[in-house]
Amino acid sequence: MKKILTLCVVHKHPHVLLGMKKRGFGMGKWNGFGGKVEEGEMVEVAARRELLEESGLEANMFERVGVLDFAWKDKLEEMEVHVFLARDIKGKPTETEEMRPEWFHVNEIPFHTMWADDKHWMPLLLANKRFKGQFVFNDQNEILEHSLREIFEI
Ligand code: 6OG
Repeated sequence: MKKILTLCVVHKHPHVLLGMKKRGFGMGKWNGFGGKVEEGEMVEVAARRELLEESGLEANMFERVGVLDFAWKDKLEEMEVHVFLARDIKGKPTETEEMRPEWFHVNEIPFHTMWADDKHWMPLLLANKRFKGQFVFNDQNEILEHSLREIFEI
């Protein structure tokens, strides 16, 4: 029952682009852009597709920097989220039905309105590190346990 998803953060120093999720899973939270990998689809192709669908952007520099496993204590649902970093983007972010994009200074990332895991791994992403993590949430989406480590190859 493991879902494979993508999540892309656009970093144009000193700002990052996040999107306010307007509907569905994670509604009301700022997050990167992403979604489900379709059957037979390469993860990077899915990540680029989701970035374009949700923000109108394409990236020249696009790389996978992290893998995060999410599980919930009392649910069967499990996710494997592949985190991508986009640096050199083409186009201007546009609001879509799913996301309202906004630039944030790296010192003013709205972690209080984001998924609880983000404040753990986003500093690694912004420091150009690669990482792997596991998070277990309760039904309030609070972190019960987690592990996160820097890796050198992905
Ligand atoms: P759709 O269901 O809209 O894709 N996502 C998470 N992102 C963070 N930072 N933390 C989580 O903790 C997440 N769970 C899911 C993956 C959902 C989008 O939300 C991300 C996808 O980009 C639990 O297709």
